[in-house]
Amino acid sequence: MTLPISADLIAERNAAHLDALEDDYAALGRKLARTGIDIDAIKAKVAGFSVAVPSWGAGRGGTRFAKFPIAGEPTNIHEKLEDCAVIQQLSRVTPRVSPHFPWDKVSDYKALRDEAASLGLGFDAVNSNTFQDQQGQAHTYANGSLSAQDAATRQQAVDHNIECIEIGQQLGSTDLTVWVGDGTNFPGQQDFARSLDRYLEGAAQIYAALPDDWRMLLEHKMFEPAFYSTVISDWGSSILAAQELGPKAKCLVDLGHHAPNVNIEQIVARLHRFGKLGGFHFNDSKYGDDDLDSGSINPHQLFLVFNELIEAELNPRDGFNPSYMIDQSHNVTDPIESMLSSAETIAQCFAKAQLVDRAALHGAQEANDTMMAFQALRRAYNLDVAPILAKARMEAGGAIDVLEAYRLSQYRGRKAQERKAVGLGAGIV
Ligand code: AFD
Ligand code: MN
Ligand code: MN
Repeated sequence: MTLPISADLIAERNAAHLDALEDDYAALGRKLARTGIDIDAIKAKVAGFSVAVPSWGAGRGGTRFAKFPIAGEPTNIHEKLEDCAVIQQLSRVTPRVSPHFPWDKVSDYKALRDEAASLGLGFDAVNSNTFQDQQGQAHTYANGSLSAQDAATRQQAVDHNIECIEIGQQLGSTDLTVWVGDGTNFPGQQDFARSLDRYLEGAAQIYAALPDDWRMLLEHKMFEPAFYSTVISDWGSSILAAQELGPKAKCLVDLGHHAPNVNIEQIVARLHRFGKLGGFHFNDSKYGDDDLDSGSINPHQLFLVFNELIEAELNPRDGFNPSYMIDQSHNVTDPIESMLSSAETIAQCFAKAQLVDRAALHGAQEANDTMMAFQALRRAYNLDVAPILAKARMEAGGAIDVLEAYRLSQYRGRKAQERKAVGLGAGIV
């Protein structure tokens, strides 16, 4: 395996931070021990946690107004994999990459899988793209894809999704994530019921092509690119579609795809209750689908989401296997730095949720002791779990201070010399 960052640099920086880390870890360990929690057991759970990164997140994102590329940005899947390998090498929490097609198309997927493995990476869910036209494409998606009026357009969208499954099989994926931009901008533009019928018919054809051990993750989104109505707009539409399609269809919750202030943690509990919780796209938002860095605006919500996930795991009903992925648009930062920071925030919320005194929480709930139920969550949320994460990371070969190691490596500067420049332009990715 040839990893992009010098192992000597990581070791040297870790040595410089080790005494302080051991000190902080021991202090936190004593504090947790007073409430009967074994810090090493929590560290082991953190070491087993992972979240995928999106191939498209390795590039600078954009808005519909502009995109501002940075020097050394990746321009193809090979370069994106290399950047994702940096994130994994330093953080040890992002071992899988979620590819998007046709953006990440290559001629030899077996070779791509080997290339990823040589960088310490595997592949996560494959994502289809029927929200954008490609060069030479026979039918436009301007009026929708799976829900389009035109049968040939719908067939093209179905075929593309089936092709994504075939590619994913070669890459070792077992999930297909389907997000469509289908919807309308004007009242009256389409019949709500009939457009959903068409979507369901096309989705059923994709579902029928799923291998036995695969899942189809339906990603809902309230608005954008359609601004009046969206075909799979909310978790209600998503779960209805997933129930109609069958047991391999699950719902994927992108944190940014809801109306402001929606109680997303409750949606998590609802989807799990009906066996339809398929996965997450982590990001944060203040106004809409802002795709800001995870936990940068509302880390408490992220903690509450993980609290529900742990409750779900303790009470798995029909199973518990949600897939976790970062889905952010990095418009003003180095994408590697944003994903390093986000992966840490996501793992922190996971760790804090592990520290909730479940017996105290459930006892308070049963006694209708509202304040103590809330305090059970509050106590865990207020803990600084950074030493647990840093120690788990270091033991797995990662960096104690990921951003410091990344900056000292001068990776981006080196890539700026090697890689061709990305063109200007607008575009949400
Ligand atoms: C969209 C969705 C979805 C999709 C991505 C494409 O969040 O996950 O694959 O952006 O860039 O808003
Ligand atoms: Mn998403
Ligand atoms: Mn989105």
